[in-house]
Amino acid sequence: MSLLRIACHFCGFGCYIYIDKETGFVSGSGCAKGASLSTLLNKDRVFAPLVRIGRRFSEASWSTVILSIASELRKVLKVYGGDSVAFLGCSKCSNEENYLLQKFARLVGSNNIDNSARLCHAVSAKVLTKALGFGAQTNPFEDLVYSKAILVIGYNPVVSHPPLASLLMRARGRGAQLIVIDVRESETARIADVFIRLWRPGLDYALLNCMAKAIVLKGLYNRGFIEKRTEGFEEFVKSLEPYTPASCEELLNIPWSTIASVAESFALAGSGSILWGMGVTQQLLAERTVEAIVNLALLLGYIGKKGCGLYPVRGQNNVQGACDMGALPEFLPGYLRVGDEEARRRLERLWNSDELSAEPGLTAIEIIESASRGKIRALFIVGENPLLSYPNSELVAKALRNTEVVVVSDARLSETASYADYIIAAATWAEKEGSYTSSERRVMWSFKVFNPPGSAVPDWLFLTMLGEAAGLRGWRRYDSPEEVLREINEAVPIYRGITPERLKESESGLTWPCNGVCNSSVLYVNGFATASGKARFSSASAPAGDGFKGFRLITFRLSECYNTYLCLNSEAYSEASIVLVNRLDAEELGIIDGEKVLVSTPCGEVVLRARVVDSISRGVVAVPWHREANSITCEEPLNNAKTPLLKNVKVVGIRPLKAL
Ligand SMILES: Nc1nc2c(c(=O)[nH]1)N[C@H]1C(S)=C(S)[C@@H](COP(=O)(O)OP(=O)(O)OC[C@H]3O[C@@H](n4cnc5c(=O)[nH]c(N)nc54)[C@H](O)[C@@H]3O)O[C@H]1N2
Ligand SMILES: Nc1nc2c(c(=O)[nH]1)N[C@H]1C(S)=C(S)[C@@H](COP(=O)(O)OP(=O)(O)OC[C@H]3O[C@@H](n4cnc5c(=O)[nH]c(N)nc54)[C@H](O)[C@@H]3O)O[C@H]1N2
Ligand SMILES: [Mo]
Repeated sequence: MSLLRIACHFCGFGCYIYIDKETGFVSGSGCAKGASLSTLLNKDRVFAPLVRIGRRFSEASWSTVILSIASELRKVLKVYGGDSVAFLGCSKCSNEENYLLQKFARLVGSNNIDNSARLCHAVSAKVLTKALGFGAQTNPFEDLVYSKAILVIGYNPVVSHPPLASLLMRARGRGAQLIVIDVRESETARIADVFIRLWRPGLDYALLNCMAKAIVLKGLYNRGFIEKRTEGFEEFVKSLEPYTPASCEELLNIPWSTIASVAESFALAGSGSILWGMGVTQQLLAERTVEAIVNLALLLGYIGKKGCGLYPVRGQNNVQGACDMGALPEFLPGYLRVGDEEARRRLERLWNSDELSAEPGLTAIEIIESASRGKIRALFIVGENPLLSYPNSELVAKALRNTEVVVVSDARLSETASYADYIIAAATWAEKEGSYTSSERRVMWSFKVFNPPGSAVPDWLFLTMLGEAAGLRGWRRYDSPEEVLREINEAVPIYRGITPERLKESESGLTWPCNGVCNSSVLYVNGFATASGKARFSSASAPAGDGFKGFRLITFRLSECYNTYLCLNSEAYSEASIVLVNRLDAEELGIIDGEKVLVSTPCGEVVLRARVVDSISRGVVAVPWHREANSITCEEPLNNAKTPLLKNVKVVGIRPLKAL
């Protein structure tokens, strides 16, 4: 038997999968999604590059396609300049591919590059960078079993990251208390010791501030840690003034005794971890909530040691890596700001390029909005499916129609690809080599097992060819992903020691920051990566309502569907078109379980099948996000991290179809 090690293609937990090269047998996956990986290899594949001719696509040779895209790009650059070109990067492609994509963008003269992190944990990265130094998970997953209390907020790992849910069960088996906060009795809520169901979405920051207040009132905070390792404590305590037991009860509709007892048991546990997900980040006030999460950890000194971690668990298998590599409009590789002159000069020397742009580019939704107004002339989409995954599908369709040159690289004929001018037939997992970075900052090498179908190629090879054909100054030819990783070792300080040779040998992967030796997997053991070496409390803002009295829509994930491109069977596929309605609300609205209802928001309407349940709060309806959900979400407003509101959408109507 010759087993090859592959990084799983799905979530950010980062499982290694093993494939027998001779038989193709897959082993080692930690969940049903992983076990079904091989179905992806055959599903709706694109076998050769396609060029649009009128309303149809026609197969073409690689040289024709590359030369044709390069010549269209040169024309656009000549007339409209680098700012008119935009890129959506790929959180399931390798680090090498994302590095090359952002290098391509920057050599074209554009910082308009973003990836799906924008719709995911962008706000977590923003707050963690500001408060602690690095925008990433602080501890390894395995550390969870050493936590004595675990707080899970707006996150459903039983569905999203099943191997992590197993760790939660192990921690519970060792006596840890599991506290879950959600607006819906999720699968994870069902395994919790304490479940707090919020009466409406978006109240998490208030609950966390109320818990902090209870800890302060009881004097349960960690004085030694606060004095030695933090800044801003006094201001923080002062900012908690509006959070009194009475105001907390009124705001949250939860008795103060409950809030205080949850806070107290979390504080007295001695070691605690906090995990959060999309229920936190895809909200207008998400920044406040993540700040409140960090404040709570600092208050108790639950950071920089075993069993005390902050876990914004990353969604896609390489979304961490796509960000590390600088597929972001404000950051060069390694989170060096585009405005940082010294960082730009270093890269210009390494790349032997012209001057790089110092202006931050457009974020993902801004790119779509700008394209919808005809301001983006060429759009490169690598391994994303914005037509289904971005808010307001109608706007996305308009953006794709209004852009002169749309290039989509995908392994299959995605909904977005059907709007492209050029479709790049991409190799996918197990058909290419490269490195991937999991949520715990662990970089893994993935080996090649199969040849791509037809004439499909890995994205790194496509980008190498395109960069050469476009004649970009500073571009060079790359003959292998290893060669790209060697350049990454030079360009990205936190990846300096993660060389191809070491990575290929390492059975478990290498964790960044790795500047020579990489052996510290818990961040901030000795100091924070901020200018002062201390962590910073953020001030709490006073509670604020939006005055909206109607229904609110949230979206969520199903265990048997993965993002927009996989449902494991037809039942799961049809389950993706339901809307959960609370039983009492259904009675009032005259909605019967199983019937079709029309849900409308300011941005669109959609017909879904009603599922009448007790598990969701009144006034809240929930739709799985995998299919039609984004035909009714909106592109504005964006929160402080430029993430759209993919949860907590204002609903203007929900009624049975027969009543129309
Ligand atoms: N099976 C499966 N696994 C996946 C994915 C998939 O599509 N399918 N996608 C992957 C990706 S890209 C990601 S980012 C992760 C995401 O994983 P999760 O973060 O778990 O994703 P969601 O199910 O969207 O949202 C989590 C929870 O937030 C709750 N929620 C909604 N609004 C609020 C609120 O205001 N407050 C609180 N406290 N809770 C709220 C929802 O009810 C839901 O239970 O999963 C990854 N893993
Ligand atoms: N309403 C609502 N919307 C959401 C969310 C939500 O909770 N609610 N969640 C958001 C989140 S957290 C995320 S991460 C985004 C995800 O948004 P996207 O990344 O746009 O969504 P995916 O469905 O993962 O799209 C991936 C595309 O890449 C293709 N692909 C797969 N493998 C490869 C490969 O190896 N190479 C190439 N070139 N292509 C490949 C797939 O076929 C698919 O078409 O969606 C966001 N949208
Ligand atoms: Mo995600």
